Parts: sequence; C-alpha cells; structure tokens
Amino acid sequence: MIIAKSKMFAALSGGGNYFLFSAGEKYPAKSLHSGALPLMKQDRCFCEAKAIKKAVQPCQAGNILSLKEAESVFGKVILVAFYNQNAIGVRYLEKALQRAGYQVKLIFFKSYHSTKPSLPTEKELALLSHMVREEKPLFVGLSVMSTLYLEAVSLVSRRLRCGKSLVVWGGVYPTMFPERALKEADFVIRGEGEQAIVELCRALEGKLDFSEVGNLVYRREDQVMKNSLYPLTENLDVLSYPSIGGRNKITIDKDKISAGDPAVRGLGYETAASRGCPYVCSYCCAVSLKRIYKGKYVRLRSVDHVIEELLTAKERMKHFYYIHFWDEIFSEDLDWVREFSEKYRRKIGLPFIIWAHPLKVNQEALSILVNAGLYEVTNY
Ligand code: B12
Ligand code: SF4
Repeated sequence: MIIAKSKMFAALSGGGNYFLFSAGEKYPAKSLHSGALPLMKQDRCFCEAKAIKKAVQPCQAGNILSLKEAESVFGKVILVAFYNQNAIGVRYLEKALQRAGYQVKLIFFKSYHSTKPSLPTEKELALLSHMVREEKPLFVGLSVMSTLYLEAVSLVSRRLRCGKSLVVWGGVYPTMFPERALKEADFVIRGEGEQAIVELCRALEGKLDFSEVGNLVYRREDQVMKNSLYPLTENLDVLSYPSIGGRNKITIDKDKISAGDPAVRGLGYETAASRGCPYVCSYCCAVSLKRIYKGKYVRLRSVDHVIEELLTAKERMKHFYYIHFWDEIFSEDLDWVREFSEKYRRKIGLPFIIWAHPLKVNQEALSILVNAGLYEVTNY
C-alpha cells in the first residue's frame, strides 16, 4: 500500500506521460503497475517519491512536477449534476479526471425533488453560462441520470452550446438512448465514464483520434459514429472512490450561486459498495442496461476500500451521523458481509441504511448487518 503525502504529479520518462496522486490517498502497489490501473491505458498514472517510483517501475517513473506546472499542462472540465447534490457518478468522474491531471469544476445544478423538479430559471441558466464562459473548459459534461428532468437538461445544453461551449452528455439516459442524446449534445459517452472521459479530453487535445475513445458517440460529417463499449470495470477498487469536499464545487439553485461541497454539510453520507443489480424486473431499465454492457454486471468493492472511503468521509464531514448505501441490492455474500460488519462496527460505528429486494433477503446476512448498525432497509 502506498500513501501519497501530498498532491503531486510525476512525469514518466520517454513518453511524456503524467500521473497524479491526491494527498492522503492510498493506492495498492499492484494498482500502479502497467495494465492493472485502467487509467494507465491513457498513459497517465500518478506517483510520488521513491516508494511510488518503485511501484511504477514497469513504466520507469521520471520527473516530478509541481502542481502549478502540472496545472498549466492540463485543461479544465466542468461537470454538471442535475437535482442531486451527492451525485456519486459525477464524483467518480471528478476523481478520474483529477487523477489524470485535469482540473475539474463540479456544479450541482438545482436541488433534489423526486416528483416535480422545477425548471431552471433564466437567472440560473445565466449564472451557469457565465461561469462556463469565465472558466473556458475543454467541455461541459452533463450527467443525465434520469428521464425525469430532460427538459431542464435540454435547456442547459442549448444555452451552453449557443455560447459555443462543447457539451457532452453521459449517464444512464444517454447510455440507453445515445442517438437521441446526441441531437442535443456534441458528444455522448455511454456506460461507465471514468476511462472514456479522460480519453475524450485527450482526443480534444489532439492526442488521440475520436475513433479510439471507447464508449464515445459522435458525429463525423453527417454520420453518427458509435464506438464500442469498454467492458465494465471488474475491480471497482482501482477507480478510487467518489470525491468528498474541495473548493472546486459550486451549487446553483434558487437563483443563487454558492461555493463549497454541499455534501460536507450533510447529516448523512451517501455511497455504494457495489455496482449493478442481479435482477431483471420487467419495469426497470436494468434489463436494458444488462443488454448493453459486456462483462460481469454485478461487482462488489473490497471491504477495506469501502471502509477507507467512510473513514475519509468521517474526517471531512463534521456533522454526519448515518450512512446511506445506495447499492441496488446490498450484498448478501456472507463472507463479505461478515468481514464488512466486523470492520464497520469497529472503525465506523454509525447507523446505516441499505436497499434490499424481498426475494433476496437473507436472514443470516441481515442479522449480522443489524449487529453492525443497520437500522433501515428500503426498496424501490
Ligand atoms: C443510487 C441511485 C439513486 C440515488 C442517488 C444517490 C446519489 N448520491 O447519487 C437517489 C435515490 C437519490 C436516486 C434518485 C433518483 N433516481 Co436513481 N438511481 C440510483 C442507482 C441505483 C445507482 C446510481 C449510481 O450511483 N450508480 C453508480 C455510478 C458510479 O454510476 P452512474 O451514476 O451511472 O455514473 C456513471 C455513468 O453513468 C457515467 N456518467 C454519469 N454521468 C456522466 C456525465 C458525463 C459527462 C459522462 C461522460 C459520463 C457520465 O459515468 C459514471 C461513472 O462511471 C441507479 C441505477 C443504475 N443502474 O444506474 C438509479 C437510477 C439512475 N435512478 C433512477 C431514477 C428514476 C431516479 C429518480 C428520478 C427517482 C425519483 N423519482 O426521485 C431520482 C433522480 C435523481 C437525479 N437527480 O438524477 C432510474 C433512471 C431510469 C431512467 N430511465 O430514467 C435508475 C436507472 C434506476 C432504475 N433502475 O430505474 N437514484
Ligand atoms: S431489483 Fe431494483 S434495480 Fe434490480 S432489476 Fe429490480 S427494480 Fe431494477
């Protein structure tokens, strides 16, 4: 295990490739070897000091850059989450871009409403487009998680494109309807975005051809080009975990703009220990998603990785007193549940909520989890 002591970049000799470590983050040494870390493929990885240089030996670690130098080398990306101030997916993307050296601004646009999210006002659209004009990002990525607020996404997309910004749509909706999404965007990224979004930056910088960016849907002349999908990330631990805190986060809501991560002030911390659902209920889009993706659909993070994230959350969030796991169905793998419960009780010790499915409820797993602090089980 390697722990980065400060935020640092390192250039790998030969290819001019860069790696970034965020302060305090831990990396299993094996994740730094070529091939094991998906981001390696974009010829950027992250390193600091001797121990890490040793770990990345196969890539021959070279010069270390200061943050300032590195910032002048890499561009900026703005990501917009709609009606969701926790936005796990977007926070994962922020991490992936930062690890690849890009600067990221994350905008939480409008607050959550589960039935009737209010449309953006003219003032809110103006605040957003002003910020984008000032920041001059490579592109603005819109996270379209649901069909519930497509009208709002379209309004934002049109406004930004009128201002000549490049707009990229990603998330569950564009994954299922890429052609429709492309009518309103310059690019669409289907599926998991961590690798593809970094590759898109590289393509926009002229370092990669668009045809080489996995998951990308784009126009070439009058044709819609749909690049093939990468297999789902099997080992979720290599993706690190969603970012928490930071001054790069902005909220636009109720005609106002405010700085700082709203999640840090929250009473509950939201995360997921897995991705994917084992079921295929007929009314649910999991059926379609399973058809689209290749590779193992349900994937579970290691217990240590989850605990490490929660310890970081405890450090950075001063007021939270419970944890909400948004796994579509919380794991009932007994070995995992036993290890999780033992470590969770000892190191985290807060009440937590999970989602479950009536057909999959396992009494033994539930009683172990209750012992660790589980106090509410909900389903859709
Ligand atoms: C957890 C969850 C929630 C949580 C979110 C908690 C949080 N902190 O974010 C809560 C309960 C709040 C929630 C609310 C809603 N949800 Co929900 N939710 C999910 C669930 C189970 C997992 C989402 C998640 O976190 N996945 C893990 C992350 C890592 O993946 P991700 O979000 O997809 O992001 C990745 C990619 O999509 C992509 N990506 C995402 N954004 C972008 C942006 C760009 C630019 C790029 C390039 C890529 C990209 O890269 C990310 C990293 O790999 C999904 C089911 C699913 N299979 O997706 C449903 C799901 C997305 N939700 C759904 C719905 C309907 C809703 C609500 C509308 C329900 C309601 N009426 O309130 C709201 C809308 C919330 C919102 N503002 O978008 C539906 C959407 C169906 C549809 N066709 O529209 C889904 C698919 C559930 C289902 N099976 O039907 N949800
Ligand atoms: S259990 Fe939930 S997420 Fe899984 S297929 Fe059924 S409705 Fe969809």
